[in-house]
Amino acid sequence: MMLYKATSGVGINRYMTFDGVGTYKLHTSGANWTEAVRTCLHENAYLAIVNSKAESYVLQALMKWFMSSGDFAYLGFHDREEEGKYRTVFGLPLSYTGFETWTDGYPVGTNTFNCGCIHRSGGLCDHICNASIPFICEKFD
Ligand SMILES: [Ca+2]
Repeated sequence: MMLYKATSGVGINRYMTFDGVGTYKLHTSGANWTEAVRTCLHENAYLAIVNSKAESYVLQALMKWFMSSGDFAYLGFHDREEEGKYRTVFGLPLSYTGFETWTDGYPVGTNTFNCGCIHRSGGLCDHICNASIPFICEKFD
């Protein structure tokens, strides 16, 4: 795993900036996916979208640092409208993000697993939408 240094805001449940990658906050208190979307918007951010391997490493690092248990954190994509057609919270196909590396065994791909997540191993995953799990907000540039 590559090392990324946070340049500001270091701490649990705070926005942390990683130069050249972005600014993120891992919410360690769980919420369902819809609540997670809303919470991020209230913070002038959005439920995180991974656009590169570097970004996946940063989000994975946040999980390793701040989540003592649990393997999943919600991200900003879903296939709630059409099974198997994953779209970001901005409505774009997942293929447009530039990062589509799924965790082994994912997506589960059933019509109850419709909300996107990142797995502790660094890959994408799908999850039921009404679970209460951590989530990651990403600041607008
Ligand atoms: Ca699904």
